[in-house]
Amino acid sequence: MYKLYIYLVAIFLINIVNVYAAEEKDWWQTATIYQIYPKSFKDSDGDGIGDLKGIIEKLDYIKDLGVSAIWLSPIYKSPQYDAGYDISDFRDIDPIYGNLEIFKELVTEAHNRGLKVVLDYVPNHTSDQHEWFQEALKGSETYKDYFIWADGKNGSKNDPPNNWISVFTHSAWEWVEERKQFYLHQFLKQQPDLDFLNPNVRQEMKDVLTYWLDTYDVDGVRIDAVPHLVEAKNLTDEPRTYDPNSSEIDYNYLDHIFTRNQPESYDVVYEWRSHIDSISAKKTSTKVCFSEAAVDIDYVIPYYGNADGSKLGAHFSFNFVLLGLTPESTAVDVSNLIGAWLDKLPSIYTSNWVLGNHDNHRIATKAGKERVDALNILAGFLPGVQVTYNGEEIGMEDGEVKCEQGVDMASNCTSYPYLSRDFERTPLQWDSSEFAGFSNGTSTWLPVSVKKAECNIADQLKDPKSHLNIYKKLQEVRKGDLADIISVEYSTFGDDEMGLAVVRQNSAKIYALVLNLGSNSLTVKTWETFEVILTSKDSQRNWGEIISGPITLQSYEALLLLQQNV
Ligand SMILES: *[C@@H]1O[C@H](CO)[C@@H](O)[C@H](O)[C@H]1NC(C)=O
Ligand SMILES: *[C@@H]1O[C@H](CO)[C@@H](O)[C@H](O)[C@H]1NC(C)=O
Ligand SMILES: *[C@@H]1O[C@H](CO)[C@@H](O)[C@H](O)[C@H]1NC(C)=O
Ligand SMILES: *[C@@H]1O[C@H](CO)[C@@H](O)[C@H](O)[C@H]1NC(C)=O
Ligand SMILES: *[C@@H]1O[C@H](CO)[C@@H](O)[C@H](O)[C@H]1NC(C)=O
Ligand SMILES: CC(=O)N[C@H]1CO[C@H](CO)[C@@H](O)[C@@H]1O
Ligand SMILES: [Ca+2]
Ligand SMILES: [Ca+2]
Repeated sequence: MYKLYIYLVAIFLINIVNVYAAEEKDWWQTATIYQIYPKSFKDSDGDGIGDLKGIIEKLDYIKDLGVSAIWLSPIYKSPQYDAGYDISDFRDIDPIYGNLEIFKELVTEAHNRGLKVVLDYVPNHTSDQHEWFQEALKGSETYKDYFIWADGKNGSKNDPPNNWISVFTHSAWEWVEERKQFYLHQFLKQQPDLDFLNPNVRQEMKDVLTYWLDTYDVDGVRIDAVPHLVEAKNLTDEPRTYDPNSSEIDYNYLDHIFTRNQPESYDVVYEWRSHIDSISAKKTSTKVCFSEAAVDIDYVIPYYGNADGSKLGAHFSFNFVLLGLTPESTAVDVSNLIGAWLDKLPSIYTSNWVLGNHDNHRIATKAGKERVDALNILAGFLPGVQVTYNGEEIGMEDGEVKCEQGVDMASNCTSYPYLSRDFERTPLQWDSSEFAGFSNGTSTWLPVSVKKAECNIADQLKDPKSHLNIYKKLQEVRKGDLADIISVEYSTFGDDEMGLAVVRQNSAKIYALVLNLGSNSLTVKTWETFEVILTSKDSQRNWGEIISGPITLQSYEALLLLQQNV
């Protein structure tokens, strides 16, 4: 009896420890995730295309940035119609990047440096070169229903099954003579959609997760394009959108109520989460999944799970509110965007902040290069995960790509340059040499930007107050006690709507970030004394300096301030 009592107490205590452990933040909750676009990161063999050995060579640079994890855009076998988002073998590496042995080495070398590795997972579609699709074309019993097939209207090959359109091209349907049917593709026609209502497909794609997370000990996946996973089975036409300005060739022409964010798409993500949790249970560190949904916030949040956490999905769903910043965006706009997200995110979930990726113009180009430090610091100061697209740490701008040099199939010379995603994908600028230290070959897959002379890693490493060293200092601050401070408050100031203040505090400390996003000087009406922890590049103040209010901010100045209460 007495023994049993002790035993229960022990279990009880273990549960308490677990409660504490759960409140303590897991690695990914305070992580900074560095997105590597492998094609443009570092070319090790001179063929003009970045590769895995190139990434291994630069792991010390990444470690030195102070980030926690790298996320690699797709490196799998692919004919590269959509820069690797068209995968012909989910379990192998494309030879342009290396092979499985080199990948293993990359994971080991990253882990040796305390860096986690996150892979892109692209489940919505395969490449049309994938064995499953090739077999499906031949009518294979096993694979014919892995994809979504339908007859043309009235059996005609000239009339697709319905009016659905794809993100990149017009009709989402492509005719196949062998089967005398159409197949669905929500992106390029080279990317046939898998049928996620088929249980065999669901199992196959879970096995792919096991392969990388368990067998290769990868730390997590970023799940691509989750809103597109499932479509309405009855293939009902979609209605015309409420946006009268969109023309027939725009993706916005239709309101995608039957091809995006279907309830089953959320269920698939929840299923993956429990599968990933079951893998984590066997491991020493949590395996994670992050979902990508470039849709309205109301549809993004449920990919995390439901409000009370009884259903869990992605560890976080990418927060894209800041992706749309423009040179005209004011502090009031930024504040509204932050509020729109934080107000809707249930408090049980971890927030995340993203300024750029391989689908959007670089932050310096879209929001103004004078505002790079302010925005980078903001994205790292707000609570939760910071996601950084490679090159944003040095404030790279879009490259110059002429139409004939472009490769992105989401665009062509008619629509160029408006839709092309090539500009934000040009090679990373390591130094000012001919190919920017990216490659020692004779050409590169996209041209190196001429701005390599004024913006490159080598120069910025030497300059203590460069974008790069500001970014590194920011990572140090993030690793300190900031992560333990749950609260966040923010407000705008200044007559021209360009001042933004964000405060995170507990009983011992107040961290305050004050930003001037405009060109006129602004004054913060405070009478307190602070230590300056970090500033923007052109600020006249020194890191470590003590200042007392009122504080005048020069144009585009950002100050991260600390006040110790005791
Ligand atoms: C580029 O570097 C690779 C790897 O060090 C080397 O094998 C190759 O010969 C170099 N090419 C040139 C043109 O220097
Ligand atoms: C299909 O056939 C029906 C009945 O014959 C006809 O009313 C309809 O217009 C046809 N649709 C198309 C797209 O040809
Ligand atoms: C088709 O299915 C969707 C749900 O998947 C439903 O909302 C819609 O009403 C259905 N359309 C028709 C015409 O039955
Ligand atoms: C359509 O375009 C006009 C002219 O550019 C603009 O004033 C209007 O706000 C646009 N409407 C919508 C719904 O975007
Ligand atoms: C180029 O894109 C435009 C707009 O998306 C489209 O109308 C046109 O057919 C495309 N041209 C070619 C040659 O693909
Ligand atoms: C931000 C992002 O990852 N976008 C990708 C969404 O999915 C399509 C199709 O796989 C890609 O082309 C985009 O790059
Ligand atoms: Ca290469
Ligand atoms: Ca789909």
